[in-house]
Amino acid sequence: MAKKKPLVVITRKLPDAIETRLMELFDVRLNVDDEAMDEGELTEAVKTADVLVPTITDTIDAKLIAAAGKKLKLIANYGTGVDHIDLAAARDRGITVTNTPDVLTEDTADMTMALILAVPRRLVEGERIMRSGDWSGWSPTWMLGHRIFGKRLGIIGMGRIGQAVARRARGFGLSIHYHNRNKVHEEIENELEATYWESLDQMLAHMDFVSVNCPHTPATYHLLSARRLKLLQPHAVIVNTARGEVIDENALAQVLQAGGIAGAGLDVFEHAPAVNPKLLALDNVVLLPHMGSATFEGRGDMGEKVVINIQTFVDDHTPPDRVIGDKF
Ligand code: 8YV
Repeated sequence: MAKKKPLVVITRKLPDAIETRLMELFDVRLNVDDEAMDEGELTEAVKTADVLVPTITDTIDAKLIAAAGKKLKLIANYGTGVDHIDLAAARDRGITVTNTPDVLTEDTADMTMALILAVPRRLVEGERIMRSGDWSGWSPTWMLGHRIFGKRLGIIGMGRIGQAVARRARGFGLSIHYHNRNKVHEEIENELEATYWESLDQMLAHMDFVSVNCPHTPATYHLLSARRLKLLQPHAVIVNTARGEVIDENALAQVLQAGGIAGAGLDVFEHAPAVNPKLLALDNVVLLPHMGSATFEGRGDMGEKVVINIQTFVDDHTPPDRVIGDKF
């Protein structure tokens, strides 16, 4: 007799090709409206599913995991960051968690570089002026920004994305500095001519640009605290394409307002989708709606990873992108 197909519940609309493939392989419940599920809908999903495919917009906390049915054995996250999932609670319940690393590295690094360029060179301010019809013509002293070439970039978190940012930044003439839990391999340090700063405080005080590229964990929550933000130089620019929670957003808004730093480029927010209103009022801040990995190619590749992680799990093999899971 044919094996019963597992029920896979997908919490958001995924690319068409991915949904089609998932439907070929499994019994699938889609979210065609693409409205983020509320707590009640998520509870219903974990009660009935064999596999849950959530995204960053779903909070998979201990309460939700406690409500899960016996059948739920895999959470195949559509995304790399798993800070919205209570991993300890999942582990306790014997639930495997997978993610989608690597395939969004280059896209996220592109977006980081775009922000590193956009803030000091005032790209968005210039664009706004063009659209307002207020441009009266060129002037030697108008709309001046700051040079990128020859400056120092401090990368917080020298993992895959941090390194991809460093490679791009070198092409723009930036010198690479980084703070990480551990020094990266000597070969990578040499390739990037990167300087390791064991002390984040020290690094911050010496940088022109700072890019946040570390995951959000209990150890990195508000890593850029009010105290640390004050260590930055007044001409410094911060870029964050990782997670909003790594920066104390309120403190950042205050430091920006007070001229303690020159600007910020933010793709992520501490209380997304809410944005601190103080940030909205500032011209020297570029705000993006978490677009770092938003390419057709990347979102397709993320979906492929979800398919492969589920299929290997169902076939009793180790899913390639296992974050936790003791079954194997
Ligand atoms: C995704 C991200 O868009 O993968 C991640 O961790 O931050 C993204 O760029 C999002 O997480 C999808 O769930």
